[in-house]
Amino acid sequence: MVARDVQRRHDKTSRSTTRGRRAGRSRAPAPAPKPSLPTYTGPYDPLAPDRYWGDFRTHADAQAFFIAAGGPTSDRHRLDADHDGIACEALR
Ligand SMILES: [Ca+2]
Repeated sequence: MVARDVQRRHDKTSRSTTRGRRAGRSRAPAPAPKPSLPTYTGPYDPLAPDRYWGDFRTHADAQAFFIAAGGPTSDRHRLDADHDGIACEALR
């Protein structure tokens, strides 16, 4: 009877210790956040009629709009005349 109680206590202790170790081991480090492209939230619709660099207050706004409108592969607003992927250099 006493030996059985000792054995139960031992089993209980071992299980909880194992569980604690497993829980600690199963936690993978959080993945690093991926860098995101600037999101355009300005007043113009990137898919609407033509815009030019003077329509934007900052280079960041112009660049985000440029990306939202398709970026360097389409450049539908002709904001990147030298095709280097950077829109409206005049605003920098
Ligand atoms: Ca450019």
